[in-house]
Amino acid sequence: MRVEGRDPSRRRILGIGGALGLMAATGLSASAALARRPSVTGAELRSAVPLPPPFQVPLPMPAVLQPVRTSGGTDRYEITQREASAEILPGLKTPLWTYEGTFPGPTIESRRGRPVTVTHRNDLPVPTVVHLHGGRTPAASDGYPTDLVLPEHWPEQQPEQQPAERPMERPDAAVHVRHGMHDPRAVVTRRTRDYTFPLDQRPALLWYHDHRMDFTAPAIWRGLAGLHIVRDAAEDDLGLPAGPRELPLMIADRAFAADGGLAYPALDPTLRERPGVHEAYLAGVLGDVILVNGAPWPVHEADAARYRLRVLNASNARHYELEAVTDDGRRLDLVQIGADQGLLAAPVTHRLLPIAPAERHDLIVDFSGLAIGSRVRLLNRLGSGRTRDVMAFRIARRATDGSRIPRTLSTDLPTWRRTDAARVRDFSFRTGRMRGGHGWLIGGRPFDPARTDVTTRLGDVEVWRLVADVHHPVHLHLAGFRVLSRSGRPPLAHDAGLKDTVSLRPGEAVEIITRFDGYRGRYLFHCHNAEHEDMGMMANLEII
Ligand SMILES: [Cu+2]
Repeated sequence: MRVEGRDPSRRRILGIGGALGLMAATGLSASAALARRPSVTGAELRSAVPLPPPFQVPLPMPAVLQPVRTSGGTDRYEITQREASAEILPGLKTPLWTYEGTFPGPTIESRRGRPVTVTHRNDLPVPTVVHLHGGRTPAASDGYPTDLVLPEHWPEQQPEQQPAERPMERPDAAVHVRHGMHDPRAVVTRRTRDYTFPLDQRPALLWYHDHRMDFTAPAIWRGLAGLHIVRDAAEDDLGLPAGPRELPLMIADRAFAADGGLAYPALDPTLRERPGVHEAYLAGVLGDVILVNGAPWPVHEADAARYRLRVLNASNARHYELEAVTDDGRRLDLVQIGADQGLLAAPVTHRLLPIAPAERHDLIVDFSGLAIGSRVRLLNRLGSGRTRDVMAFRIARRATDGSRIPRTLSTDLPTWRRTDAARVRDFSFRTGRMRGGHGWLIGGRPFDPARTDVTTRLGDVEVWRLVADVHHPVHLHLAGFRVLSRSGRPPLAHDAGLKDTVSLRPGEAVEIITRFDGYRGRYLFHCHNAEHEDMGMMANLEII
């Protein structure tokens, strides 16, 4: 597996991974290194195989999973997590870790307020944990990182996880997390686990992915991610583009090794014992191939009509700034109708639209004025070379279009004000020392499952002030929030609506406001740069 970064001179400008390497070589202080405020946080892996030309492979649509039972007011699904291989690059077989044998995993379609139970069976060689990102989920099903589902033949205790007679599959069974961290509240099961999602929440594009302690980043990279859409009658009635004109787009970068497998700079490629990545990639792992729904730079044959694009950035660390450009150089409007947690109050028109890891944007793009046979490319202004392209649409045919974009999209967005807040909290998201090496810290501390960082009361409104050194997309479990300000200024246009992930830019202070509503229990907030998350950048939120 080839895991080298680009040449060192280039790595310097690629963010803190490079910056730390430079510090080691020259003795520069961290603050001096960070003063450059890198435009990219992460280092790029180069594929060791020839890459296909863009816009040749058809855009795949993940299959919609059929429930095994729909009785008693609940939809029941079963998903087997297993190894599989797929032809991602033409002519190459790529081994993956999958939900149901595909990457992305199958999409779950559900209705607001109708509970869904998913029985996950772990046939992978390592423990797993499933988190439904954006779900308003009771803590027992929220996929806490130590609530492991062990594979059939996984030893009850790892050699380093001595000792204690602790029977597995008992709700009170504790788990020793490596490096001496102990989590007395972990609920470990063997082989299967039922996750129950009430879905009592606004309609939105959610996604499910692995969330295992210390190994989330490589597990997602290997393929453990899928979509989950929540709908309701009010949204159905808006008249937005639907059916074949509603396209979920899961964007993720990857790199490929010479044998066709995914390249990833893991210290322990088996992902069994030692977490972490090689030093050059401490700031995040970027790939040089852009996949949409698992296909490299795909193309979609479109009607000359409006389309609803439901975009998820499922990349570990890569940020995008999207634009839709015709072959004669015109930029199409990206009309944003929704954010992470569903519809905006009113549409917001963008020409350029940033999207950080784990964020979702719900967009309308209008192809109706375009010539048949012409092409629209979706580009990433933050990319360079091959990573500038994302995908393309080829306008294939004229078509009637009964869709509309209502001026009012929703009227149920929360209107929390600062004066509603029971308290204000401050959190820094910064690099620091952890376990004798490099880590990523919240409030100066690395994650410890046994420590409660924030305790709040169910129903309390709080303002959180989040400060960053480099890019940190910060994700809060359970509760959606609104963005109040960025470094003392009003939020950006794409901060509108209800969010569950906010992109902190280098040196920025972002204020958010939320109400801790839904369920009591232990939840998380963390950076969704998946490498940062695995290297300490998570914290516990206890709702009492
Ligand atoms: Cu981060």
